[in-house]
Amino acid sequence: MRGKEVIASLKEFISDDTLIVSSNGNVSRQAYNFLPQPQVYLRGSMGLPMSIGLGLALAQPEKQVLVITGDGNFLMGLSSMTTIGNYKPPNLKIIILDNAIYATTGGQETVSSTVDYLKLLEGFGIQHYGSLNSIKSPSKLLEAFEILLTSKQTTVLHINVEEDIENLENIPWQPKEIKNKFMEKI
Ligand SMILES: Cc1ncc(C[n+]2csc(CCOP(=O)(O)OP(=O)(O)O)c2C)c(N)n1
Ligand SMILES: [Mg+2]
Repeated sequence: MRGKEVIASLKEFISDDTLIVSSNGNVSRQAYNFLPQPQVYLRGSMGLPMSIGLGLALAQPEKQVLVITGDGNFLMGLSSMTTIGNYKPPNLKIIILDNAIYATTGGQETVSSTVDYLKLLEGFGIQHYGSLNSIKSPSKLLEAFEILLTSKQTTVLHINVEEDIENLENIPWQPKEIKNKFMEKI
């Protein structure tokens, strides 16, 4: 499965009460192109989607906050997971799209293949689902979304995805416009 297919199939699970934060580069472009707008599309701030998601989840406890992050972003912002493990807002859900590369900048390898995500998240006391390439079919994927989005605690879904270096249409809004549109929505 490709990252964009994963994001596109999330659509039916997204309601007006779902706030999405997507990591910079391809992931935000995919979120912009395939999911309801507007959301928090990071256009820089590499490594920060989980921190921003945590802040949103704490500030908006009635809403579901979904962070969609590439592996490079997740590993760069790993220390934020210690804080998330401490607060564990029940409305915070994180999807890691792990293609083991920095697809956005040309496909350089990340160190993702040497990381044991399950053990890592266990160490932070965070519930996790997926990983070890267990999600290989569209039906498994939908099952995983269901578990993730109905979970009553902070949960992380780690998905191995294929390399995907196709560039989609970029987000036409500057960060300030993105912020303003999102603030109007919430
Ligand atoms: C601090 C910083 N370093 C590098 C970059 C350049 N950069 C933008 S997106 C990206 C790759 C992100 O990788 P990942 O989160 O795995 O997403 P993918 O591109 O694989 O979808 C990089 C290196 C940046 N924007 N900021
Ligand atoms: Mg990646």
